[in-house]
Amino acid sequence: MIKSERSTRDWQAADKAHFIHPFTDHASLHAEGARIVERGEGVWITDSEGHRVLDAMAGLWCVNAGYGQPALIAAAHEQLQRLAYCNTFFHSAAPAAIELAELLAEVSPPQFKRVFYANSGSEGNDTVIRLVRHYWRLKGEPQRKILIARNYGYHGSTVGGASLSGMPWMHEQGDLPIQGVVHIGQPHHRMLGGDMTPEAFGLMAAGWLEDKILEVGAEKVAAFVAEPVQGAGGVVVPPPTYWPEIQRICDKYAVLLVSDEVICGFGRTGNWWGCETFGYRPDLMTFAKGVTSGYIPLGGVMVGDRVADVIETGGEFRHGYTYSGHPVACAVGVANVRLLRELGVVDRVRTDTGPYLGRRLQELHEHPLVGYTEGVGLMWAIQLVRDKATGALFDHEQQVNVICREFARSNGLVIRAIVNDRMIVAPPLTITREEIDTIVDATLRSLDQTRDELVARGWA
Ligand code: PXG
Repeated sequence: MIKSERSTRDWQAADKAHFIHPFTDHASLHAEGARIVERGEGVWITDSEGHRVLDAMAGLWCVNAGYGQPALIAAAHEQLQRLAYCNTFFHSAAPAAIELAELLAEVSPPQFKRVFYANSGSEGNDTVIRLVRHYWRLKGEPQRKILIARNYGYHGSTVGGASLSGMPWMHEQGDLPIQGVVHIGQPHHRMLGGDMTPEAFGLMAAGWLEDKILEVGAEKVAAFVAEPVQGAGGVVVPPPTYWPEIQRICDKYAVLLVSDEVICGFGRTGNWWGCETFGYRPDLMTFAKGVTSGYIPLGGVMVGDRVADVIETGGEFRHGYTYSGHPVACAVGVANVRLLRELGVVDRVRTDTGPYLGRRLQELHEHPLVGYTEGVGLMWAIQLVRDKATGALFDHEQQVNVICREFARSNGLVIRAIVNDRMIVAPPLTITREEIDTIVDATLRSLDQTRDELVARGWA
């Protein structure tokens, strides 16, 4: 058992004094103290008290290759020694940035041969906004400025990313969305589908895009931006009819189709990209997280031929970041893509571990607190319900998902509690069947304890 050099209390005091955390209510953080995480190995992390915990959130949907992979560590180390930084603005680039660009083209659908580098998913989506408006200007249709996204989509936290996101609680802080970003409903059959079949609902939900295009005027619409599967919105898997119909509508009105692959990319759904799992052909793909398995920040946009051909012949695109194509990040990206390939991880998610996790989670359907489970590949949601017969949820204020999450943690498991009482399981893609069994066993125990707690409180 490895103990921290400083005591947990000492770390917590310094954290409280100096560290403003993202998406955090600091009153409760300071009351409880931060959890100090010190080590990671495979799917396991170790905290400052020496507790070993199975990280079934892969950090934040990003540690696809698992922790402690020697090839990724060596790639960063070697690149730091060789060349720690190289700008890509003035007709220069480090080999690592070029090599990763080549490799990304290899693992992407055929229309993608070119990449624009950023450092995160949010920056990638800000790039998307500038890129699609620049594209239409070059095409002689400068009035095409509007981007359509979806309610409860998540596209990041910068001004652009948060505008594309469909989270009302983000928009109310900071006067968002920016001008020219509008939203449509999500393809959430369980919540919005009523008595409709998934297939009929999928067509209806896609139709909301056409309604919006006609409402704002097709000649003004630049792009539609969406995640293959809404991630932070709760793992909302669209019905099979949804994406083909979205593709048809985008084609009909020449609207650019942007797939935000920040969570789904790099194997999470059982293919390299979510658009492959759901059968559509995007013009742009935003990526981040899994490209380096979260070892180092890197994001960007895969730019399809339709857009890249116009941008590359249209003079200077006045956009970019100091760290676009950072050699150390790109070297880790190269090592990571090669490792995922060598280990056959993506195929295993599709044919083995993904279906296995799905089957094992079905066993939870018997549990009085579980309404259903929903997911694809290695991203799954467990829906907690107050009433199994009607599917009625607990009151938001009861925070039943948080109660469940805390029991899970005490049982040695990190799972994520998301709005509307969904518990999320999205482990590293290198996970084994035995480790999946550990997740399911610990989840079941946590559900039992949650149920006991709710009974004790008179809530169930
Ligand atoms: N697009 C998608 C689909 C994402 O999931 C981003 C863009 C933004 O990426 P960056 O690298 O700028 O964070 C994300 C990020 C959650 C949670 O609550 C999810 C994300 C980030 C933080 C929290 O599940 N996804």
